[in-house]
Amino acid sequence: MHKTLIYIVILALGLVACQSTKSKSDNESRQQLADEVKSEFIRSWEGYKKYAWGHDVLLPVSGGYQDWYEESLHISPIDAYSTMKVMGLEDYANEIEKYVVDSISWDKDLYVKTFEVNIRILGGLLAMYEYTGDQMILDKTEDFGQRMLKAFDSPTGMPYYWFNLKTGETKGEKINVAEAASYMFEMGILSYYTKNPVYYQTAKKANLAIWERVSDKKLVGENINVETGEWLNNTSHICAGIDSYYEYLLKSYLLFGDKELEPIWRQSVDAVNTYLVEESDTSYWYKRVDMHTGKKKTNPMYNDNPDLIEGGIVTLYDVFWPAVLTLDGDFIRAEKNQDTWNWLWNRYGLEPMIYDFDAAVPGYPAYDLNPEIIESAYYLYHFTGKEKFYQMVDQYWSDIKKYCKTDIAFSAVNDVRTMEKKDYMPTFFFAETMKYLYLTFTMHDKSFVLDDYIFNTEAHPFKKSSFDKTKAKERLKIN
Ligand code: DMJ
Repeated sequence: MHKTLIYIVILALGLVACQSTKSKSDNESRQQLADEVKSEFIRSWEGYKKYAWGHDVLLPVSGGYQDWYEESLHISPIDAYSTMKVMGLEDYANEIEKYVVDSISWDKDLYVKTFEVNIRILGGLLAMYEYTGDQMILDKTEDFGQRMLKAFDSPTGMPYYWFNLKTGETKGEKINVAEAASYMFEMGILSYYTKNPVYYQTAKKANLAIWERVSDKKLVGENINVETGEWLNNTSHICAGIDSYYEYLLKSYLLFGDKELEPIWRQSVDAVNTYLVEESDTSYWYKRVDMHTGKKKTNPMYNDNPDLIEGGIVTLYDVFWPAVLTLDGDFIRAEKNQDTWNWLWNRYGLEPMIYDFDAAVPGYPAYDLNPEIIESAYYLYHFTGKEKFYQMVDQYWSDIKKYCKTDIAFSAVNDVRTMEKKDYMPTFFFAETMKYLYLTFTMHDKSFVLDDYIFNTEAHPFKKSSFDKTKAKERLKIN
């Protein structure tokens, strides 16, 4: 009996020692991956500085650059900044802070896309202020926010697609739901920092304009006219074109505690899960349905390709959804949807931008270095602790290195069936893709704990503790 006890104790000690060596070596290999992501970020950033400094985008194959409009808006540095802070790259980050304060003026006679500049420029600048507390950065941010307000000057309160930074003129009355109502998060933060409720109130009005027009089934359509408030089509989905509308209902509620948003989010997510899910033994997709009937769309998606039926079309942007579900505590649906997207990634080695899950063929085969599948695996790994999600991210990084790495940085791919490179590196590669990879590989060291932050849709992080709910009520004028 005595001997048996000693034997058990020795065995247990052996197991503990073995476990701790294993987790030590696990942590070492994770750290190596994190270091690798960081050094690839630095290499790509140096590539941007060498070939594209001062411009919006680096062309990572030819070593050229591109601007979104006639003049640069410096989107790459603004988007890259918060990833530098997360990675502890202080010198690079300081350089961008200085650049923003000394060299950037928003007084440009340029029409810019309201949605895109909100998530990248306003979101990026707000994160810069969140990190620095520097009043000069807040001034630059508020100057941008003031100009953006003009975009919302429509009969419904939803913004025009374009606004002119200098003159405040607007154009483009036809927009999609994501472009109409994904502003509460950034504009709420701006209201909080400046103690001026006008930003949040303006953004919320646009959201309520959509909510007033949902169908009896509580579903939205895809496109809407901001002047008449009429739906331009009746397709409901969670793909690009609607995605961040849902994301910001939940995230704005979580960050500011505006109780009016909670039932809107709850009824919306319930409707999506009721009507859009198409489940089989091996897959869990979110399809496209008619907003009034909740029935799968049966018309061709494109006039020139009658074989692709709209109902079964998904886009790689949709895989932001498992992260949002996870944040809402719905791990079961999140895991099933993530597993399905993971299957698609592994079928090609990268994921196609558009995929028809009925015909099982890509609708548009490019991969633009998008982050969503990594983002969702990161959330699921954090919240469930299941190792398989870590393994997914490991795999995605290894495939990105294999197929997208160039001598200068990383490139998008024209076709995931041939892996032919495309001479373009979107700014969200700096902001999102590299950040979510790094955060997954450093999760063990607890230097950045997801529970403490909420990200905007461009992965700019905001500390929950920076936003006091009582103060938010006052500063955002929440009832
Ligand atoms: C990003 O610019 C944002 O996440 C946006 O909401 C949609 N997705 C792209 C990256 O894929």
